[in-house]
Amino acid sequence: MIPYAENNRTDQNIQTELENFMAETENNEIERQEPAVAEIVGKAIFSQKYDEYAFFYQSAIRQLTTKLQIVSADFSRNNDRSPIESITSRVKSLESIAAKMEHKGLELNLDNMISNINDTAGIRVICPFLKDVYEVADMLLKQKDVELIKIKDYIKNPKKSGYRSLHLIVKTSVLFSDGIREIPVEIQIRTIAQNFFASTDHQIRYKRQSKITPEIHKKMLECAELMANADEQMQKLAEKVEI
Ligand code: 0O2
Repeated sequence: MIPYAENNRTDQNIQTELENFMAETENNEIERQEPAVAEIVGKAIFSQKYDEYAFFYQSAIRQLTTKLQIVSADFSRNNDRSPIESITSRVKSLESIAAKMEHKGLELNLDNMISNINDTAGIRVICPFLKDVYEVADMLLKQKDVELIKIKDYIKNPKKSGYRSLHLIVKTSVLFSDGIREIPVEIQIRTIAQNFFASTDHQIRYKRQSKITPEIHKKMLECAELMANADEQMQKLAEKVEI
């Protein structure tokens, strides 16, 4: 997914370097512990490659964030209000990627990360109104060097948890010193109310599934519905005052 024009350090020669290093150490138990060593070497290669790739993902985030800021500023010039409340971003940590790959039953290597983990680079855009979510998505997708790979509309089809958000997986072309790379980025676009639910849900439940009783789940869904109703009412009010 990320074509690379030239790379003078291949997986093969990093692996050879690591194996040589380990073979030279005094306590040479490589042969007796081959599977464990292979695993350690594999993880070391992955971790080293991750550091290199994190730079590419971070660069794609910077490029898309600038595009979002520009379309938002342009919208503000013409409409006297901003369709974007805030933009945040992150490159997923190595630990978090490893946990997600393990959860998906994937071997820990770079190819699997690139082809299966869509949200290594993530941008979150928070909008005041429901309509803004779709307008921001449209404005972004009109850009020539932004290609839509996948759309998940959890606003029209909320998750069982009550989670609502528009997720776009896009590919953006970024120019580096050795050529252009196509980098995938997940963009989550949602309203302030949807973000309130997502953030609190993330802390209460998302990472603590085991403690969630049916009663808590029901209460959380009620909160999600409250937020959704508030969004709909705010959207209607916005239309009444013609914004
Ligand atoms: P974190 O810690 O937020 O990064 P896929 O690989 O596309 O098949 P994936 O990646 O699970 O499946 O895609 P999905 O469902 O679009 O979810 C991606 C992200 O959306 C999650 O990332 C969360 O950020 C958010 N999300 C999804 N469902 C929920 C939910 O029920 N509650 C909350 N609060 N957030 C949710 P991560 O990596 O799982 O977690």
